[in-house]
Amino acid sequence: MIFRPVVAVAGAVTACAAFALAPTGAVAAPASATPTGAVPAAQAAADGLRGQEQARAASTGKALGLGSGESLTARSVLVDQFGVRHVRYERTLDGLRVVGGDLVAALTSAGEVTSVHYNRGKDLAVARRSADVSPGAARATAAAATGQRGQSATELVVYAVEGTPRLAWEVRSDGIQADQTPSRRVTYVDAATGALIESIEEIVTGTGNSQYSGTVSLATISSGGVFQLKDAHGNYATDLNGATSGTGTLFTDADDVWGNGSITSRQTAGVDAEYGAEQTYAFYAAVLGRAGIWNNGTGARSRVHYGNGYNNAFWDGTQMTYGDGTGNAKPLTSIDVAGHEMSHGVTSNTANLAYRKESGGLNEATSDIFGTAVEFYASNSADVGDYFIGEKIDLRGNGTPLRYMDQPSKDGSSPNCYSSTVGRLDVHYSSGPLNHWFFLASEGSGARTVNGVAYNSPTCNGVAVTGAGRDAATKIWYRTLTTKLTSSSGYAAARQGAILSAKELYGKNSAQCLATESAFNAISVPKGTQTCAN
Ligand SMILES: [Ca+2]
Ligand SMILES: [Ca+2]
Ligand SMILES: [Zn+2]
Repeated sequence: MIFRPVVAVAGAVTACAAFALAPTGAVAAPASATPTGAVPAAQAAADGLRGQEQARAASTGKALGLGSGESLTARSVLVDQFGVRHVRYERTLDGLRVVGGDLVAALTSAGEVTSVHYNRGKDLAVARRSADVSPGAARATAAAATGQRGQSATELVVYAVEGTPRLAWEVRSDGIQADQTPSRRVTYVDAATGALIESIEEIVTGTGNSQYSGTVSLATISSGGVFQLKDAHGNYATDLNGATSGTGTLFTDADDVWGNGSITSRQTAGVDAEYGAEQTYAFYAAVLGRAGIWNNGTGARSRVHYGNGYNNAFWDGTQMTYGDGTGNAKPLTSIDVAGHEMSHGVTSNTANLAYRKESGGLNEATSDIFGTAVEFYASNSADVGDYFIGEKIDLRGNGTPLRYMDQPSKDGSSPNCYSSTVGRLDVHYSSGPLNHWFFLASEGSGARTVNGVAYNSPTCNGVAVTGAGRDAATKIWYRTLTTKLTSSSGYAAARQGAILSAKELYGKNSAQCLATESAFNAISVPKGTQTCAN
């Protein structure tokens, strides 16, 4: 979580919103009378309607006069203000998927068809059901056309997008575009002649009008004439629309321009969350060589518009979730919070630091450290990199950040210095010393300005610290997390692991190790057996 929850939220959230507010924090409790019950009900009703229409799809097909061998799959049902059901269908022909064969029919609740609109036309006059061209030959044609070797699937379909409907091989392939954007192509090859019909790039670049990061580029997916707020790794954003359960509805859009920079567009929070997830994924890949939360190339879901006035964000073991904040005015979707939540996923899949006592503080600080590193990595002029957490979301309502890494005590609750009692604090406060360590190891102690932001970082031992740069501190902490720490590790293990990691990465007595060691001295973690010299 991004901070200490003031009000317990129903439902098991194992780890972790991005904050704890000070106990005195004047945060309004979530309104008790939320409209959330209506949304799952609406979802269930929609699913029920789709099921009803699927159950009578065969008779609807007959009523439409579709050819024998054609089957309808109900994709969605929209009931209009006149009670008319507008049902969208996909078609198959003798089991072959008809690409471009979709239609929308208007039905009464009794099932009488009152109108129909076909995507390309009603008739699918395809005489043959078998291909003259082998799938291997189709793949070779696709590879020659796209330059891509990583082909994932080949399926015989009826191609009815344009021209005369005909049999075609649909070849899916993955690769990298010239500008390094991932590529996912779908290529159609005529199954009778072997001729290339068309090849479509599905990974496109959308424009997002975010709430906190200005206008941003987003990797999106173009599919079936609609854009999805989803990238090639599978990082995607869904709208919970006030619900507190379920996966939400994937954001889609007609023109690939998303949100309007304000909460008046439901998409805006999705833009910030997706931008945060895509940047976090890119940060881990580029800086730390890690392929996502699970290090397997798989992205994650970000759910936005959770609950009503929910003033937190969390990782629940599988996904990120964001509330809309007090008054539903400030979604908790700034990039440092997104990086924080996604990094909880990384922690739970590596050291798995228990969310209690000192290990819980290290867990929280890890999310603050990498959330901050992501914010710097994104290099966004609307939200410049800083060593504060939550400076954009105004959780306290007075414009101040939630946490300060240069001097954690500025939040009124977090200690600057380690002590043997730090583990008694809420994990969002016991994180303070390690956040302080990260600032000192990166930038050093005393007054300074970074990216136009002023800091003044004290030391607990009165000895000045020279920083070794944020990049080194980030890599040292990641190595510590992923190769040294375990579930009950506390500050002593953090110090031992970080010094050893620094030596492994940069060598004995390297400037990076000395910064690491002196910063641990400066936050009062007692010396262990590891030193930069040994
Ligand atoms: Ca910032
Ligand atoms: Ca920040
Ligand atoms: Zn957290």
